[in-house]
Order: sequence, then structure tokens, then C-alpha cells
Amino acid sequence: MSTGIGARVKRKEDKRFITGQGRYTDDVRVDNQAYAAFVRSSHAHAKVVSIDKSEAEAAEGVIAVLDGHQLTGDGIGNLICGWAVSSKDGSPMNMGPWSALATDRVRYVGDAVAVVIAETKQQARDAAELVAVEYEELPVVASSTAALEDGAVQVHDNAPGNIVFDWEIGDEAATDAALAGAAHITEMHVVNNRLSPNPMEPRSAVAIYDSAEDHYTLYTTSQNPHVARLVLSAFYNVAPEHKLRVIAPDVGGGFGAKIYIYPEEITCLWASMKTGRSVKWTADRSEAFVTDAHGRDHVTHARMGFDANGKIVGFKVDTHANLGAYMSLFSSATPTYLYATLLSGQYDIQNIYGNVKGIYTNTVPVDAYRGAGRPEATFLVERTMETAAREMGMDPAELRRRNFIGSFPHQTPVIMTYDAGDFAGNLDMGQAAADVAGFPARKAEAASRGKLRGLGYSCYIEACGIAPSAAVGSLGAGVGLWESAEVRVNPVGTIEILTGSHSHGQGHETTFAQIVGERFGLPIENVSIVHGDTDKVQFGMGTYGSRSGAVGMSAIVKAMDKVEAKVKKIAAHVLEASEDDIVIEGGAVKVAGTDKQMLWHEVGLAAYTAHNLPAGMEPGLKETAFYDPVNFTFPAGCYIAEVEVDPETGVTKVIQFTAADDFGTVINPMIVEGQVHGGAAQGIGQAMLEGVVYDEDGQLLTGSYMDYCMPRADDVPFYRIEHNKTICPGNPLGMKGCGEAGAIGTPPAIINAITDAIGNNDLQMPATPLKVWTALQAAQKPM
Ligand code: MCN
Repeated sequence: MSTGIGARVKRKEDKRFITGQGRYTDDVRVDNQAYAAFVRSSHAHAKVVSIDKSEAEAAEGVIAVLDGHQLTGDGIGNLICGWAVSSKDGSPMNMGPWSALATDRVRYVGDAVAVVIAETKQQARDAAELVAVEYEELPVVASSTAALEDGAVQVHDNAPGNIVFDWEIGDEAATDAALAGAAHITEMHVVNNRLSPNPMEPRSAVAIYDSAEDHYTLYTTSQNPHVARLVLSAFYNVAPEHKLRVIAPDVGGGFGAKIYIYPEEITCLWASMKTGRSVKWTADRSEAFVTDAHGRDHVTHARMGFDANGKIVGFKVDTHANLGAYMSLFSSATPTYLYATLLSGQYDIQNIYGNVKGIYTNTVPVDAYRGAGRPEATFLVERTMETAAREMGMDPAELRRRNFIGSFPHQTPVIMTYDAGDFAGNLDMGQAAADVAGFPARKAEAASRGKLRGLGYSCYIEACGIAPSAAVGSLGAGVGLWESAEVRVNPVGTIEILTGSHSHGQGHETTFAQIVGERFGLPIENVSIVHGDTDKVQFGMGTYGSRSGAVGMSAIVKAMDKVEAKVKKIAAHVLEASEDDIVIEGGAVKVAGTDKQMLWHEVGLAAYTAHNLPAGMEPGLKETAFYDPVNFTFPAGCYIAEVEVDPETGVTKVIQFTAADDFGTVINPMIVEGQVHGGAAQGIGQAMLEGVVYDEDGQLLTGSYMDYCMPRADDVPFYRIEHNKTICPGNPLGMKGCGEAGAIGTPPAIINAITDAIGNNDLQMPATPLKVWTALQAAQKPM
């Protein structure tokens, strides 16, 4: 059976995961282990008047109780946002300070004020209860709307009106003029609900300070250990980079929430140095709800104008993005460069203007969550298209077809240059697979059972393969977003790939091995993938923005090119042939057209025994490459959902779901389909079930699974998945990312289907039975 590109190879890593042998951070056992428990604010906004640690310090097993004054006193820096976004008047971000342990003011429920280090986890937790913090409560702003009201309390002194940035993109005057001349305007008010990330494995850290070497090791649940080390060293002053090793072992899902540096990692490292003990902390689920960066939380008002033929003439968007109480590492990029640059969707729109205000509130910091900005753009564009079609009495698919971009490359008015795609082809494929033609009959049949059936489209596009360093650098990113790889061919011919990408559920150990096995004609068992350790891999930018295929694998290809060149030189020398005649095939290195050959492992051995290498050639067979993409990749697709609503109760079931995606070259269709399945489940969760709710005092009302509803098996249908394929010209494998598509494309298809079923377009996510029922009652009320 082929294991090369395009083969449905079962995941190599699953054996250890499904037999309970995965090694996660909380599984790490080290000598001298102590445990951390954090003392967290129960107020959303308050002054810290005093902290009395005496009772906790005297409690059994307690090693130390440390606070923010000690932390800052030791020179540990504030957490920062790594992406500078300027306001439209040119002023820089109004970024307030964020200390890993708050000193004089807390700004959200869960903000840490002190940490207890004790012999056991339970002793640490019990003692944390004994730390007496006196607070003086302050007024609270718990939503972006409240934060913008006149006279609202300021979350940070240096952010007047709670505005971090007031950013714009596109041409406002031209867009206004286009809208003024439009034959039809569709106006939208869209709320993109706030989500909690909920990876299966909660965040965890084990910090080990070695005083003999003055060296730190951090095991952590990270999607990007090298970036963690860089940031911990360069910005937070925890340890010099060469004195800090960061290891992200098996990580049980991230979905964006594990990209950032959090207060707990900083505090554990510092506390390990302070106490001379190894310090372990693992969040429980309740702690995760109040500390993991949340996602989305946009409120948007938009107007899209059309000419008399249904061609879009302009799109004007005004978005309020809730950033929470502090600026997390990438929180400024998500609602700006990752969102507003995709407001063109799949459509040829000449005039676009977007204004985004980033707003502080007394809530958990908000940052990237699977899709990050792109689900928000897709939801807005695709809800607007469906609504416009209904308003203009057009078939929603036909309205899309009239506006699709048809030739590439295509420059949008909002920065992006789409390089390849087949939007009409995706729609054709989706419609055929979903049997759209048969929908009226299915709707009639559902009606005979007393059910309302609806159909909704979503034609999504995303920019991933994050990201060309030149582009992100010019847009204010702190670092370039290339990727590195090292290919080590051992003397016996087996291969180790060291990659800066980090797999936390995406199956890299399999897909990365597939491209190497195919290139050199080796079984994938002979290829192992090394990742997640700053002492083993020289540097890497990590995994997010569906970049590991398009960027991480491209770096491997570049390194394999170098290995291949050296292998050919060695074989040509040994076999006394011309390098140009050497081919690598089926595990052998051959002289084309002859029976002269070396087996792959013989070349490996020759490289290391070094008796018979070409003159001047260095021994060994190991090559490194850094790959910086020339452009983003632009996966796109057509998702079609069919739902049935029970009019008595508002209970809605997704009956049918079709995804026709274009991910360019697909390395492993089974893994890719798994990625779409998972993303679509998250999309269904966002559309119908999930929603973080704060009350007006900033108390989290959805702090457990009793109140925060995750999708379960019976909430998702069997998916129909189709693959279209346009080759991405920007990387050597022609790949586009697939890791976020499901979460990006699904929510608008679901809401478009529900609003179609109930005949009322006024519905915000999550479409709970109560909301659906209420909207249905409103639609049925006589005018
Ligand atoms: N792949 C492929 N052919 C393609 C594209 C990708 O075979 N044309 C394969 C890749 O080789 C890889 C997988 O599909 O094995 C995903 O690749 P890619 O789209 O490049 O995404 P990343 O590996 O960079 O993963 C990041 C992406 C993001 S941004 C989030 S969020 C997310 C996601 O992946 N979080 C996940 N999928 C997740 N899946 C799990 N189980 N857990 C998470 O936390």
C-alpha cells in the first residue's frame, strides 16, 4: 500500500495516544517536585488594598507564598502583545501593563494576585484559600458596548474610552460613494459570540531551576515552544535564552489557546528559582474557563451595496472587538489583519472599508481561537450575502456566482492577493454532493412531519500558511513567520526530521513522514519526526494559522532538496557516473538506464564512513533549511447545511452537512477530512450551542460544562466531504492549509439554514432552542 502523497495512511502517533501512553506535561515527574496554586481575584475590577499571607505561610506543606510585588521587584517584565496595531490617526496602541501577578489592581475574575508553592497539590490549593486579599471594588465594564458608554470606568489608565486602537483598512470615501449609488443596500448587525477554547488537555507547566548551572527547563502545553522561550527571555526577563529550555511534549489540543505565554508559565519559572524547587501547575477545568484566552466576541454593523444586477458595489464594516482586560500575545492581529483583510470573501468587491475598534473590558483576555479573525470575516460576509439574496428575491447561490472572483491572481482592496482558486467549481461540487436540487422535496417531506427544513450556504475563504515575513513585518509583527527543518539521514539510512512545527492533534508525525518516505522511497516507519524541544530543534515558529503543511513541510522539502543533491554527488562518485544520471527510486540510488545502484542505506553509510567521498566533501548527511513563504495560502470551499427545526420547541437538528474544500495538494485525505470534521463540529458548537456569558458585574456565568454547552456526538451529522484542487503556486508541494477551514466555514452555513427554515433573518449565535423559537414566533406574528 502506498504511503506517499495522497495516501490515507493511519496516524502513526495514534498507537500511543489510544493506548494511554501519550506523555503530557502533567505526566512529567521530576525530583524535588512542588506544586503551585494561584490566588485569583473574585472581583472583575478592584484595587488590591493588602495581601495577608501569614496564615497561608503557616499552613502545612507550604514552601512559599509569593506576590506581584516580589515578582516585579525581581525584574520580571510585563506580558506584552507582540503585534503593534496603530490607530487611523497614526497613534500607537494604548496598551496597559499586565503583570503575571497583579500588584495594585485586578481587572478580571481570575486575575492572579499571588501563588502558593507547597509540597502537594492539595496543600497548595488549601493554603491559597487562606491568603487574605483585601480589595476595594471598582465599577466594571463587562462588554464592549458597556466599555464604550460615556463615563464608563477605564480598565487601564492609559487607554482613554477603553479604546486600545481605532484601526482602519480600505478607502472610506470611495466606499461611501459606491454605497450612495447602490440600487440595493443590505444592512447587518452581527454578533460573533464569545467562545471558550476547551482543549481536552488543560494548560500545564513544570518549571525546573537548576542552580548549579543557573539553567531553567520548562515543560509546557505550548503550540510554539521556541516562541515561548524567546518571549520569556526577551520580554519577560525570566532567563537568558541560552539558559532556558522549553519542551512542549504531547499536547492534547490547542485550538489557538496554547500559542500565548500566560502568567502561570512565567510565575512557575520564577517561583522555581525563588524556592529552589521544581514547580508544577495544571489548570483544572474551572480554572481553564477563567484563564485560557477566549475567542471571537465581535459586534459588527455593516452595509453592503449592490447594483441592479446583483453585483456588489461596496462593503462598509464597523466592528467592535472585545479584547478583554489585557492584550494577549496576538490579540491585536486577530481582529485586524486576520479579520478585515478577508472582508472581500470570495467576491470581486472594488470598494471595501473596515473600521475596527479594539476595546478593553473587565473580562478574560481575548485572542486567536481556531480560525482567528477569519471565522468572523466569513460569518459577516456569508450572512450578508444570504440576507441580500433573500432581500432581493434571488437564489443565494446565484447571487454568489454573479460576484465570484474568476481569475487569479486577484488583488483585493484589503491587502490580500489571492493566488489560486475555483470558487464556482467548489459551489458546483457542493451543490451536487448536497443534492440541492432535491431540497424542495425534502422540505415538503419534513413539513409533513411538522418540521421546518432550511438550507444554508457558506462560501468561505481564509488566508493561512501564516505567514510571509515581509508581509507580517510591514504590518507590525514582532517576528517573521518562516519555518525551519533539519533532515538527518543516519548511517543506516533511517531519517530524523527536526521541525519547528508542533503537532498537538494534527497528525504531523504521519504526514511529515509521508512526504519524506515518498521522496526517498522509504517506508514511513523509517522516518521519525522530532519536534517540541528547544534543545533538539534549533528554532521554529510553531503551529497555528494552518501553517505546518504549507510552511513547515516546505522547509522540510527545501532541506530534502539539499540532502538529495549530496546523495547524488556521493552516488555519482561511488558508481562512477554523472550526477545528472542519478535517480532516487524505490529505496535505491541508481544510474538511470543501467543496473548500477546503491541501496539508500549504503549511501547513508558511505556519507559517514567517509572513505570514499568525492574530494573535499564533508562527511555526514544532514541538512537544514529555513522556508519563508512568498504569500499566504488561500483555502476556500463551499459548505451547505440542512437543518430541521421543531416549531413547537425551537429544537434544531443539523440533518445534512456538505463540505467541498479546495486545499490544493492533499497529503493525507483521511487526516484532512478529520481536520474538517473537528473544525465543523466546533463550527456547529459556535453556531448552536457555545457562548461565554458574563453578567454586568463581570462574573462569568458559563464557568463549567453545566452552563457552557460543547457539541456532542449527537449534535453533529455524518459529513459529506468533497475535495476540489487548485494548486497553490506559492509553495513546493502546492498545499493550502486545512486545519481551520471547518471552524471558519461552518457557522454561517448553519445560521443561514436555520433562518431559512424559520423565515426570520434576525437571529444571533448561538442559536439555542429558545432563540430559535422566539425568532419563529416573531416571524409568525401577524403584521
Ligand atoms: N494536510 C494535508 N494536506 C493539506 C493540508 C494539510 O495532508 N493540503 C495535513 C498536514 O500535513 C497536517 C494536517 O493536515 O498533518 C493539518 O495541517 P495544516 O492545515 O497545515 O494545519 P497545522 O498543522 O498548522 O495545524 C494548525 C491548525 C490550527 S491553526 C488549529 S487552531 C487547530 C488545527 O490545526 N487546532 C487543532 N487542528 C487541530 N486539530 C487537533 N486535533 N487539535 C487542535 O488543537
